[in-house]
Amino acid sequence: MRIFRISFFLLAIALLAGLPACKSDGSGHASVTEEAAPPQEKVPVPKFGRDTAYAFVEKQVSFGPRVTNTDAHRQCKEWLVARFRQYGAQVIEQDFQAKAYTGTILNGTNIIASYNPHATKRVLLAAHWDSRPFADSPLSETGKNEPILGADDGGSGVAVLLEIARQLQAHPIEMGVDIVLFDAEDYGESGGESAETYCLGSQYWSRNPHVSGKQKPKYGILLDMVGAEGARFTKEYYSSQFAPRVVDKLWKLAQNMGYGNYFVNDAGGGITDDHYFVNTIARIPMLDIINRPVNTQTGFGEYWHTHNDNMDVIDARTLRAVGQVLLAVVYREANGEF
Ligand code: AHN
Ligand code: ZN
Repeated sequence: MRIFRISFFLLAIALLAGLPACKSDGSGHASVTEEAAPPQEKVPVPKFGRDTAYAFVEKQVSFGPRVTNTDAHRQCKEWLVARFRQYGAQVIEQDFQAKAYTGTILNGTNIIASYNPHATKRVLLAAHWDSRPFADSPLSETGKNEPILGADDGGSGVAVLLEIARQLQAHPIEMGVDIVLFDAEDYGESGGESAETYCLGSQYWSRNPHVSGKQKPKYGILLDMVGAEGARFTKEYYSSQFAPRVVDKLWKLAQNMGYGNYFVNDAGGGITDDHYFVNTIARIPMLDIINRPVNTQTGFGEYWHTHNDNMDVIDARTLRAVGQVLLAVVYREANGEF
């Protein structure tokens, strides 16, 4: 009886010692819970506010055409910077000078809004915030030398990114997010020989990125003309060349979310857009979400580079489709699930 009791006692001690709760590292201190990184909290994907995004397009358009070197452009910049600060981002105004193909010296500003600026795991989200100084589409009939409002061509991508900034403040994540609004994208020569007359701000940023080394973003997503009713986002050629895996995952995710009408599986031709320079100069894999309707003369919307690029072409449902997919990418990536 006595023997039984002692051995039962020893067995109980052995079992307790074998419990995995606090393994010893030999120093006499429990080490497992102390040394492990704090568990990263999983944050659910927030709901994209399509009406807020729509109002952000309206606000930009209310300044008038945001052509680099104009007062409307400066006023819009002040508003954008203030909004990003209000939404808790660390904001850098990256001023630069660039010579337009006309010879004019452009005083441009790339607006950079960063979340978790010290995080080493980062993604880049971008759009251009300037609008075109002329309505030079072959489909344009009046005021060909007048600047355009650019509700879709400029305004829509910025609006989606502002709403994402608002959500990042309301639902914080640990991953780094760099939102970059490029300037002087659309000051290029129409039908010009050299595509390098476009995308002056992104060319500057790509040579002078605000993040590098360990903080270099894993990949980037560019938004250009993401607000028109019934938009069709094809897999743009350079995106598929430089960022094939992100293209594949993003389009699949969009389709699984029910946005397959917008995110179609068709291959699209290459567009010399801001992402081209981020890919080739900064060497960050970046894709472009850009509206490519079927059977139009220009390959873009009929309103493109005309004075019809105003609020009438903007549909909050398209803004939501793009914004909700982007939020899903960002929050899934933060949770290690993209
Ligand atoms: C070219 O057509 C060469 N680039 C178009 C880029 C662009 C202009 N995106 C919006 N406006
Ligand atoms: Zn344009």
